[in-house]
Amino acid sequence: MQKHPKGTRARVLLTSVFGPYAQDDQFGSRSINPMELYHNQVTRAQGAFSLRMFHRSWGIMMIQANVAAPCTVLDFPSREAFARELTVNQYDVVGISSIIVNIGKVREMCRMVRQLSPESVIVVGGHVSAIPGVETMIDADHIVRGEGIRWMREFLGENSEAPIQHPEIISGIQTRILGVRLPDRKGATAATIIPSVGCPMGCNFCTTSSFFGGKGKFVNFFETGDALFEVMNHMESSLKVQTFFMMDENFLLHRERALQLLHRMKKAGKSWGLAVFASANAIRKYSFQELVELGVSWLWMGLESPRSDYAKLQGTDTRQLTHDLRQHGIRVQGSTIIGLEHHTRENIAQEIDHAVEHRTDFHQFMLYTPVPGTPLYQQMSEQGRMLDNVDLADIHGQHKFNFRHAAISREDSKRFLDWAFQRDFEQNGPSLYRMCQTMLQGWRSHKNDSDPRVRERFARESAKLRSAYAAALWAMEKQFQRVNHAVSDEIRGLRREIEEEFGVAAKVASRVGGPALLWSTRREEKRLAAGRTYEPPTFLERTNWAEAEAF
Ligand code: B12
Ligand code: SF4
Repeated sequence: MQKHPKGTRARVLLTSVFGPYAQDDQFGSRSINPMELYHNQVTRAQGAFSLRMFHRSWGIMMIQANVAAPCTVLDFPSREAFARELTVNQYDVVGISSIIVNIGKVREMCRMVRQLSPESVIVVGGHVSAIPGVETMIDADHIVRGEGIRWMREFLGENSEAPIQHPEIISGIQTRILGVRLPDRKGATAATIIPSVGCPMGCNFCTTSSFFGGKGKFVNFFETGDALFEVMNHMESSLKVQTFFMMDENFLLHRERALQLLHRMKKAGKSWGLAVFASANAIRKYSFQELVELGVSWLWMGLESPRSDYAKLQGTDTRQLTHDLRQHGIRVQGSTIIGLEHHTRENIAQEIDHAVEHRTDFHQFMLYTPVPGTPLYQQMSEQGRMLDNVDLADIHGQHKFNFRHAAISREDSKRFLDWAFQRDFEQNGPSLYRMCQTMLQGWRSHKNDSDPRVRERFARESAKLRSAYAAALWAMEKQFQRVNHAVSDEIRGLRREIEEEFGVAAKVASRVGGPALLWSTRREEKRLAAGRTYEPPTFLERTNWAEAEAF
């Protein structure tokens, strides 16, 4: 590979695409596509009950932590902030990270670099590079497909085999719910750990799996449970966290690694909590007690559809599995696809109801979407079913079909998708309420667990039930009367159970904090109705910079 002539002395700028994001503009921002995980694709129909938070661009943080060259990360810049950084500092390399929807912004950023910093080499990485013919759409010098740490190290003439250093990542930023912004207190949120990228299951629509090699392949950053334990141990002391968001497409699939981590956690008496992604077939490799001891407290599982033939779902009654996981205090986030090949106008409502009946804590609905780079895209293209003239900025699974479906029209695809979110909300209530339900069940099942680490974790987690969550339930019960009386009654029932379980503290919290939260909830509803949106803050972080100044 061609190396940069300055090697590891080259100054590198790594940036995400510019905002604002939650608005419609000519660069591809869409109000329907905010820079928020939950509000974008999970709790979007839940109004003021929606969980709102931002996540940093971890790909460029990972690259920065693993190069010795002087490096700046600019995350969520405005166009002005990007222009300023390009002119205030002289960069040899400008790396732009993007996913497919943001191609228009990448094009504009390349143009800006050529104009404001013509000496810089432009490198574009991330999922955007999977677009066929991307080379002709943007003016970049290098377009990097797949894993970027190794590429950047090689480009800078550094050791590509050196062990991976994990950056310190706070998982969620500026969390907001019921109209209240939670304080960004150290330790209040989880740390993100990225054990690997890609997934060997190779489901046909899955972009992350195909991007990192497809079926049977993935890239491991931390091979063993021992290595993961060391990283987590470090984060525990530096970030003061005890909860970890394991950003691995299928964490539980790697059983040996997970059990080695469990062994180390037991030995060191760690009562850590883990939020993980896992497929149903991987979850079934563990007993519930193993999952609980491993600290799994949040699980994101693809449910797709009862009639799909994905290998990961075969032989699993996902409704029963969801029920059982929740009994053990494991919050379940389900994910269902709308518009699979067998869906028709006649059966789609039934399929959505099946999804809703899982009563997961959170539910993501996504349109079946052939995304460039995936086997599904290849297949649909060969069949001549891809629609022309769909803007890449609109191919994100929350808008309308980008292909010809045998039985469902493009317009109907959006209607069914919106209906799924609405139905889940109306039938099951706010996700925050469902989470409280799971937490109480978990507390009851495990408050007397024989493992002191498990008891400690459930005691820690349930502390919120007797304080903030008790108040939130009071507010939700009142506000949800407007949506569904029966569910509002259920919320009241849960609040009473919590008050019985935790006594006076919970009662006081709900009576005192409840009315305040009801007020902030209603204020937020008004703000949202008036068009309020939220944007992430800009971050600028430099590493190895003192050395750069000395050159
Ligand atoms: C966190 C996350 C987000 C965060 C924000 C991230 C951000 N700051 O941009 C939130 C929740 C806001 C989000 C939003 C969306 N996301 Co998102 N998100 C993710 C998620 C879960 C993790 C990303 C991550 O950090 N991975 C770990 C890092 C290490 O991997 P990486 O980012 O791919 O980076 C590696 C390489 O790609 C490469 N690389 C990356 N950047 C660069 C730059 C250079 C210069 C180089 C050389 C290399 C390089 O090197 C890195 C290390 O190997 C991924 C799924 C996944 N597992 O990756 C989806 C994912 C990236 N998101 C996706 C989508 C579609 C969206 C949304 C459109 C929502 C939706 N409808 O699904 C919105 C878009 C919002 C917007 N307006 O832009 C898709 C992208 C599909 C595609 N092919 O483009 C993914 C892959 C999920 C999926 N499977 O569908 N997302
Ligand atoms: S199991 Fe999940 S992460 Fe893995 S390939 Fe299938 S959809 Fe992608």
